[in-house]
Amino acid sequence: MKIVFSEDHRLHFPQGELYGGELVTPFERPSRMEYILRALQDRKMTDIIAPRKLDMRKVRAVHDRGYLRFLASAWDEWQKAGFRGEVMPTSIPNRSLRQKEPKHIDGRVGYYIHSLETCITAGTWQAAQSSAAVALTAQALMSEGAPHAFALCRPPGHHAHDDLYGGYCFLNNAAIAAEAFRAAGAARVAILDVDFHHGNGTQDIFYERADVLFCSLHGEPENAYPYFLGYRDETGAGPGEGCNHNYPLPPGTAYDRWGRALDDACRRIARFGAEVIVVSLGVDTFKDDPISFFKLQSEDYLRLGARIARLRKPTLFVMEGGYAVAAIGVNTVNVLDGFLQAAG
Ligand code: SP5
Ligand code: ZN
Repeated sequence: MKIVFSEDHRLHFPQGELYGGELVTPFERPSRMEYILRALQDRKMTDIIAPRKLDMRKVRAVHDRGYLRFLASAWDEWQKAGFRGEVMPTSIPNRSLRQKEPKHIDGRVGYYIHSLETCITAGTWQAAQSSAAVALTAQALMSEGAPHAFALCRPPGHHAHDDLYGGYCFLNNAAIAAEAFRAAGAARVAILDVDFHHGNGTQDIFYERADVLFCSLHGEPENAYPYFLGYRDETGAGPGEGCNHNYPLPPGTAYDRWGRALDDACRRIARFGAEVIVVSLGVDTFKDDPISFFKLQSEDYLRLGARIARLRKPTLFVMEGGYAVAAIGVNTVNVLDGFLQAAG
């Protein structure tokens, strides 16, 4: 399997994540990539290449211009304003407030964020762009004929909306790749999001689209981040009605139940007639994940990969979350391994 990866991810390493009223070392940290790279090497999956140059037009096909301008300049503006810490908002345009972008950076941060755990630092924009380039390079390899690929993205993407960041995500790598598959001629694309958290950004981006099916298995929003999207009754709107499927699941969910939801999602994807599948691959469903509440075991990730392979479609895996340090390597590679074995 072709793997795309960039060392630029290291440029994004905030010191703080707002968690339980404290600033803690972010769960989403650079060492995650080292665990995954080591596990790839142990499994002799060494076909790893660097991304091609980023085509910004493909990013703009998904993200708002003002939002991209904000991301590009946020750190510099923050410095110019005299702030000394990492970029984080103090004021958010919640409910009855005006949805109008202010001029001051302190206000603009609030305007473009949806979850306050995520900080921007000096290298964040460069890392986010390289992460999108990783996804787009893997997508290009497939449009050029590769049957599958793994985009080892960091920072992750599925919580990023067209004009909102949060949940450790800035650019929605999976959405950008899906849109690029459409532009390259795929009539129907399915996105299967198996990260523990609901892919709120991806859902929102394609919510009114009939050409992109979105299916997400995740912790139920009553009890799990991102809390404000991901219910079962969100089924798409307008032309996209029926093209969005959420599988919210309760605390303690193990593979017996999780696998049944996966099976249902896969049958929907087959019925939809997707020509290509983008998998938002998070392994924070693992039993020892520090911020999640599912109970998947390492072997279950082999079964997950095998189930996806049974769809017999070109498949792009895009890395999202997974925070239980050492185990995320084995679990991620198990998905790819299970997929390759079943794909034959
Ligand atoms: C890509 C991805 O996986 N993003 C996840 C972002 C999670 N952000 C906030 C997590 C808050 C978790 N609170 C759980 C309490 C557990 N004891
Ligand atoms: Zn997650």
